[in-house]
Amino acid sequence: MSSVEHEGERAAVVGVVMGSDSDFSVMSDAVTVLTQFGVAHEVEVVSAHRTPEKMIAYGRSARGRGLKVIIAGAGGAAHLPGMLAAVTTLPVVGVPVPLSRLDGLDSLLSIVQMPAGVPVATVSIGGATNAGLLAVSILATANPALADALAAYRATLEDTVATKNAALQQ
Ligand code: RP5
Repeated sequence: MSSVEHEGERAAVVGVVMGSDSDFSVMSDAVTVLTQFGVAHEVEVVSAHRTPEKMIAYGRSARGRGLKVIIAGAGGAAHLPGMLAAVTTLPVVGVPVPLSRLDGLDSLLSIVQMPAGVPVATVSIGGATNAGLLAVSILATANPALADALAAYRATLEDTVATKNAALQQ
């Protein structure tokens, strides 16, 4: 799999990348969020160890191509988010993808333990939905319409809790 999705004809502002197409079952949650919020995005397999030159080119060209946030997911020895963060000053959101052997703890520790100086905003194991939402939040700092959409989304969460509480009372 190379580019598996491009959102309409608009230039992508979020890059969703992953170390393998096998990560897509997790990373598709981020794509779903970006699609729901109407955020133009691109999806690409970029492996830090299988395609290192592509990974560096992707990170170095990201800002110039108009990306504002990169969401990077990988599993196992998951160096992709940190390596991308090393070659761009864009915010990088890391998604630890769980594999079968260590349930994603290896991925989490590989991504979250970045030494000071090159941050990766790490979400929970398999937390691609929150990665998408975090990207939307970052974009919303300069986009009032997106901020309003986020507030509306949060209101739906409140409504859901209220509905469930009401059901408990019956
Ligand atoms: C990592 O190796 C990828 O991010 C993926 O989570 C894992 C396994 O990749 P495949 O062997 O399924 O291609 O680099």
